[in-house]
Amino acid sequence: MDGRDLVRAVKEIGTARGRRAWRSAWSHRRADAEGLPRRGAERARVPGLLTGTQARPGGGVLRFARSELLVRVTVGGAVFWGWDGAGPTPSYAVVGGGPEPDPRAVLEPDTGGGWRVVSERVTVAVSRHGAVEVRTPGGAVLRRELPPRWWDPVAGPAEGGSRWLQRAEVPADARFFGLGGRARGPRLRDGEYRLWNTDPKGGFGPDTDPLYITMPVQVVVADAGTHLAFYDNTWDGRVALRGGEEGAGSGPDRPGASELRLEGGPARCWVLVGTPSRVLQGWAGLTGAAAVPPEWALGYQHARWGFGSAAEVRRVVDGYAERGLALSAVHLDIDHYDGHRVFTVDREAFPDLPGLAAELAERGVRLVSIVDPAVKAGDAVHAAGLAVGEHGAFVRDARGREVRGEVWPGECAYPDFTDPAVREWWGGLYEERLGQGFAGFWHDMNEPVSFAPWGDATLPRSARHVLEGAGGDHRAGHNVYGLSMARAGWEGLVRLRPAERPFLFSRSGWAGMQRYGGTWSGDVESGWEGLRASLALVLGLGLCGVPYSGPDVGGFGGSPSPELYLRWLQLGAYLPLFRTHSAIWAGRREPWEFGPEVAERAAEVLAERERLRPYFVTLAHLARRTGAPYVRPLWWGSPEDRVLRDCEDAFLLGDALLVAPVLECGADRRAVRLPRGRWYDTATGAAHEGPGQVLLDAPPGRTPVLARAGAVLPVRRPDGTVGLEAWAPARGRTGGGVVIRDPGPGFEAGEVERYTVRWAGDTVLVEDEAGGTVRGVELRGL
Ligand code: NBV
Repeated sequence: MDGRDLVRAVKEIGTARGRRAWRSAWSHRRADAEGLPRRGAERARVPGLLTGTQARPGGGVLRFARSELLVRVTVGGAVFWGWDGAGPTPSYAVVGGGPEPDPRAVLEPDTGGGWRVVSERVTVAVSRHGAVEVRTPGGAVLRRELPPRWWDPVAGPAEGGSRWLQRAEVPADARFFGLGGRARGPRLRDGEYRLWNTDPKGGFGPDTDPLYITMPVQVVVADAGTHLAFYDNTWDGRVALRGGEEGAGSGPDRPGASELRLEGGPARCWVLVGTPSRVLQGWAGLTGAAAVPPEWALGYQHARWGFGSAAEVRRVVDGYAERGLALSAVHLDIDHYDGHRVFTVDREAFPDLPGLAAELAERGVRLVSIVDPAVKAGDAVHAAGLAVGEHGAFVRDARGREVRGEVWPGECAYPDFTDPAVREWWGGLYEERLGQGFAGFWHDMNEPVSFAPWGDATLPRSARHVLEGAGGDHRAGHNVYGLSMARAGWEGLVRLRPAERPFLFSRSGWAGMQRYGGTWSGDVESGWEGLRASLALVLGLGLCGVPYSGPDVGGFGGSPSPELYLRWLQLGAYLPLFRTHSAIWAGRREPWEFGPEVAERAAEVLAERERLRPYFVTLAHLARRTGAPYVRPLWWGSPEDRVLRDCEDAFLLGDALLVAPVLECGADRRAVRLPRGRWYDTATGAAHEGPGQVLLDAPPGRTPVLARAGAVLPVRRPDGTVGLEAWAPARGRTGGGVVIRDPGPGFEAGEVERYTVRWAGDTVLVEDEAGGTVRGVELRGL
């Protein structure tokens, strides 16, 4: 228990909830003392020397003195390797067992007694000591995994296997990104990152780590190429990263290093190589295409913990309507529940929720409901859960007793979402929510949280999970709890409303969560540091395959100054999930609460988001089809530009726009790094040539946004129809863009419209695929 924990613990013991949290923390501790296998004497092991090989499709099995290694190159060029008999399945992340082996990729002898598999896109070489090297077709080394090391219990194999360590080297110039949602990113600094989904208890800033979503996913960008490495293992672990150094003069380079330590689980890894867009496309192929949110979820949304009543919700919605501010959805937090119990409604405060929902829907505003996983012990949902399967729906301890925790409703049980039968039962419960008129779902507290005055505020590590039938404890199940809850909700909603794409976003998750929706920042602190962290999270998650996310605009727990609020709103308007939200004790977040000047500017921000909404629709569909996140780091199209790899204060929104939000207090202009090519300042129309840096005006009402020369994007016209905006290509060049219109609320993919832009004499022409000139295009940059 550290000092802060101690203070909190002493404070909390004065309340009934505090006393229950103490009791629950003690009971979890006891459960672990009884139920966790003791870590006895261990013996270290390395693979030893290579003794033989056996060809298999796409590669083969390499036998070492004390382990064996399966290497496989797949048809899309993704590389898999697994030690000690680990194969690609079972996996919570990888869909359908992973891509097929590449039949043309064969295991062949390499120099120095090692072996290699050569394929069109990548070469994998294994040394006779078990180091695995991933090389580009040209022979440049992208990643070198040293032989792993295990610590085997002397007493015999442990459940979940041995602890293990994997060191890897990357080029000296490489930069690391990813590892899930990291506030300190998007570029991951030297240091240690834990792989254990964690509610940081209260607000978080850039130095808080870990957060709600951790993933053993690294995106590594270097001169030699970009790659993604995914250690497919759900266990608790740590990654230590250290950037490399390039040798001065003729001195040697010091490679960058990643050191992964896992408490158990399979020693296996996938690596994808190529350009950033190829790598993310491969990742989406491996872990599943991202859910496309309904069109309305790409508009502006307003939330608050503590709306209090239907009357207040109406007042807020009226406030937006009176001012002509577009509002797409209102989110109801746990205060609309009866006694904080999930799947209930406080009927005094919300006497006719279906009526309210219908009335708001008429006005174009959807209702979104929070859904917490913990179920109050003894209530109706709990009773129903007890009847699921042979043992009931809830997580049990090693002795078979239900694990209880303390959450908002009091003493709670936790559905075991890693059990398919439980997912099916839970998914059916959304019928009650749909009946109340809710159109979207916001999963909270699913790390999962159990309040604890000290230590880890989650379930005991010894708690048992079904893990799709494989069985295991919370050390293996913890990180996929949120992912599995998202799956339960998503699949339930699809069953209940087969003709509608669900809207679901989840605080916790793991690799592959994009299949079931998006996420949001969680409780980001209401300061300028929080603003910066919000962008880091969205960018980092996008590179881990989760394209739809956004922050609590204004931060969760405090009262931002009008200036900070406006800057946050300006950033949020260019992020996929655009939502104002705050805690019950925090200041309000309606734009008119910050004075007339902010209100006026906020109206422009919301109007601009509306104008760009068709572009967000296109980006959502492209994310599903290609794996490319809507929000991309500046190096996306130019990973070879080393300066851009370090640039964290701006981003690309799709192919067309570069957004340079103001992240500093008092700033009225800012420096903006440009990738190569011509960029137009959308406010002034001035053209700037990249690569390079420009200083742009950013008075309070303006966020610098640049458009790429030659870009075509769909925008909403004042009359509500969708039109095209095109930016002139540089003379002698052409441009273009794709548009995917909203195909409606169902699962249709939407048609891809391709447009090209070219100069014809003194005018710029936009043409469709058939070569026809498109009329009514708003031409800019002339
Ligand atoms: O349900 C209340 C809050 C919610 O508003 C917030 O968005 C979540 O991140 N929730 C956390 C639980 C309480 C946090 C102190």
